[in-house]
Amino acid sequence: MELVEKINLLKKERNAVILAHNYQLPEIQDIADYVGDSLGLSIQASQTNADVIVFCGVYFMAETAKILSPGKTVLIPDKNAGCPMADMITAEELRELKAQHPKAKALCYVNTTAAVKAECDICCTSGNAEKIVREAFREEDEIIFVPDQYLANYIAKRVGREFILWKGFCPSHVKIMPEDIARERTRHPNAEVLVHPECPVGITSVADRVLSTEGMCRYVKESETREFIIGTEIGILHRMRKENPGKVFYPASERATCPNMKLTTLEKVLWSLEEMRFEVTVPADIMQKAQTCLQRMIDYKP
Ligand code: CIZ
Ligand code: SF4
Repeated sequence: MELVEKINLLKKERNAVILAHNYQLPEIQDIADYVGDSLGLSIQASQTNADVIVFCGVYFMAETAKILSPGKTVLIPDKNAGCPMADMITAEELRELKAQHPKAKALCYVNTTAAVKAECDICCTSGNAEKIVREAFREEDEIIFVPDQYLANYIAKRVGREFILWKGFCPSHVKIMPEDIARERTRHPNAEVLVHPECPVGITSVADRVLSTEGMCRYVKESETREFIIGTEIGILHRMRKENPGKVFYPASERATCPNMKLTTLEKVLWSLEEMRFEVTVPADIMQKAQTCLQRMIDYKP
């Protein structure tokens, strides 16, 4: 029997749902029940009647799914699939930063561990960060924004305020260089340039639009434009091409790939369902606080 058939059979048997992040390998996206960004996937999963969630993404995403669906079994096919950016700040380091700014409120990007979320007042994604900053804080609030310095700087410029930041970054998005954008624009003069806010300011400042992964997927579908240069992790091109057969997508840089996202393979998804591994759990004390942090964000409807 083919791998995919085996996965589908076991999925039924276990009453499982397979979620794949926009940056996963094409074959993983193709077997998933849902493909999307980390928050959208976790919310969708919490609303299904599946007993088991197989989260094809990186660890903080599977943790987010567990926090939003505490009664379900959440599995990650490769437990080494971490997010280096999320791991750039620990709960201890954040507590120290908060101690230096005792009056500040703490805002975290969704790319953080559950333990870091538990230390924060509210969370945000790249898609709702601007809205959360504008609506969830008062003008006089000091805001600690962790861990991505580039997302924080981009939002700071948008809203015209300063944050206390952390020097985290995404090793995959910083691979996109200004000369990549210039080269691709010369090659494809009619294409629109869409980039992710995890890119450094030299990239976000020259793009036509700065969007989250879901924002990009929505935009390319609705836009009249036919060609796009995409400045984010290249896994997303598979979904864009599949959903928009009449349009053309070029990666801003082939080097913008996330090795952790590519750890998930069909074999590992099958083993995950066969052996019910690797189960993602969140300690009870962290669970409650991280849930409050995430829920506050979800309550700000997009
Ligand atoms: O939250 C996500 O899924 C990430 C990491 C990026 C995005 O823009 O969707
Ligand atoms: Fe983390 Fe960057 Fe990989 Fe996203 S692309 S999971 S932010 S390392």
